[in-house]
Amino acid sequence: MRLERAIAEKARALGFDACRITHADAIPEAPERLARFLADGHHATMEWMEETAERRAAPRVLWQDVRSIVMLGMNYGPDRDPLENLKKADVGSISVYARHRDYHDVIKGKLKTLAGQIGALAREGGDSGPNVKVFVDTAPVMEKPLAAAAGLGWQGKHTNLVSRDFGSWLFLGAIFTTLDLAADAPEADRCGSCRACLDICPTRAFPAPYRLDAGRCISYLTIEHKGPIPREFRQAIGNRIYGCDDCLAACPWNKFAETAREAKLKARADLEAPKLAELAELDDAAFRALFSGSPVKRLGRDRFIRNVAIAIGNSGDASLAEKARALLDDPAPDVRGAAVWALSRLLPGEEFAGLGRENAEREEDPSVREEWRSAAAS
Ligand code: B12
Repeated sequence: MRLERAIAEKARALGFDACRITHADAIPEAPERLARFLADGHHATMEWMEETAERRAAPRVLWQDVRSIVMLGMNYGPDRDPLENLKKADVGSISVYARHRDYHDVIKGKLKTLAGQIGALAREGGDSGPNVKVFVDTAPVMEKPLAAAAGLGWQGKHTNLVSRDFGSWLFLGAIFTTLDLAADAPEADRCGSCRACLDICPTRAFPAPYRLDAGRCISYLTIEHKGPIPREFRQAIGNRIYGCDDCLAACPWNKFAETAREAKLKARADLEAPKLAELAELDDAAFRALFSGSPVKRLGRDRFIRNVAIAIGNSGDASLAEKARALLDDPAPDVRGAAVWALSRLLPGEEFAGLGRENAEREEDPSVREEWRSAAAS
């Protein structure tokens, strides 16, 4: 147990808030569950999930020599209620996980350092040279079931890992190793009869407890989905312009949560409640500058402004119509399409019809023409 304890101490010193160990074959139910998720089409357009399914479902298929897996958690607990912003029509809501430095950048370096330290500790103990590999959402690894098997928490009904100490606010990372380490016991499911996360979901993305249809999830729709956001979800998206925290924030276990210890995971003041009017004006350079170091940058300016236009359409604030109108000339069809939808909701019927007469004819992109058609028909 000496090595395992030493690993936990090193992890803590590096800034990880939780560290527990499991075996490489600890998630025998995962292949079937992942296969069902894929067969139901719940991965939506994330084809990479299908392509990597075999490796994802079983750590030993990804790396046949792996014996033990050290699972790490880093607390990113917010210092205010993440749902507060949803009530403010003039701002965009960026999900808690993206209001600060990209967690991949923060965690990856620490995982590499810890992996080096594990190797050194093992060699001191007489092991000739264990191999280690680190993962933080960078390879086909099922981090949540592995974390649950290691006892970092349990997979809640929203499918994310819930911890007794940190609620829903833990980022996960994994170190695969050829070492044979003593495994920790899994944590029991403590959701009981609670349905808070399922019931709060604005788009009814949970077909059943513990199962998510990603194609309906606002996190998927605002981050992963390319092209126009399907009309049926636009209103429910509200002012969520990057990801969604509703199911996480609703969890009663958050009352035990603490705010993030890692300074790089504390919210940037300018990303806590950014004004939609200002975001709508971002060009590519300004977008890159504002979101430098944040995961939002990976979305790209056009998809982000598409989301901002949807939020403007949901604002009920006619003074924002002017911003949406400027986006009708945007080079990106997805932005123009979302702007059409926004204007159809903000302008009086006749004014919108007039705008349509001026613009629809000269529109060359079929998806934007379709926006004009369906907005006029509804
Ligand atoms: C793809 C992905 C997404 C997709 C799909 C999400 C999903 N639930 O699958 C989308 C884009 C929607 C997404 C959204 C988010 N994500 Co994401 N995502 C991932 C990723 C890359 C893979 C997840 C995966 O394997 N899905 C496949 C499905 C089949 O696996 P599963 O969710 O574990 O499904 C299990 C259940 O269905 C369960 N099950 C089925 N039936 C039953 C029955 C019972 C009784 C039980 C107990 C279980 C059970 O078994 C399945 C296998 O274990 C991981 C990183 C990684 N490599 O693991 C991050 C990850 C899951 N995401 C993360 C985060 C933070 C988010 C968001 C909160 C971001 C945001 N604020 O917008 C949201 C949360 C939405 C939600 N409720 O899931 C974190 C979660 C941390 C945690 N504490 O769990 C991860 C682990 C990244 C990380 N390294 O920290 N994500």
